[in-house]
Amino acid sequence: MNEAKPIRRLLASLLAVAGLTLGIVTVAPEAQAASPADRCPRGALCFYFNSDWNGAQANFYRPVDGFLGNDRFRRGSGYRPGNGVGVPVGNNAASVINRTGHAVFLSDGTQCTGRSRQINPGATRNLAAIGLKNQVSSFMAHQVGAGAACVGDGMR
Ligand SMILES: [Ca+2]
Ligand SMILES: [Ca+2]
Repeated sequence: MNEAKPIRRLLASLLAVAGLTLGIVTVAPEAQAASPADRCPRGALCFYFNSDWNGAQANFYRPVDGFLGNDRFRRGSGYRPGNGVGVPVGNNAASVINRTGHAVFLSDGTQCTGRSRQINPGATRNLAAIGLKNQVSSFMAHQVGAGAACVGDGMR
């Protein structure tokens, strides 16, 4: 009888298990393929200089900002991330991601005046699609409540 056969069979199954393990290791990164929302940290409202969440980025963690003219885009993680760095956010944002966990209202006037559009939690929106491309001047999270003063104006 040939005693090498069982050993060969054992080696073959070990190699199969190793291959399977390697397969899982190489597949894992693809399973985590970047979605647009990954470009915005949890808890933040993120504006982008370009459409489709590209270009320079501005992350806000406060619930209100009544004047976005004194906030500036910084280097983002999207396509051509330097595009728009240093430009004021007010009247220059082309897309937005809302990871605040709350509905947020974007307004084309300062202090949340003028036209307003709701961005739901988790939404990734091109502002052209809601008529606010290069027009957003202020925002307020729903949690603040109606009647709350839209006066937060911190520099970032
Ligand atoms: Ca405006
Ligand atoms: Ca501001």
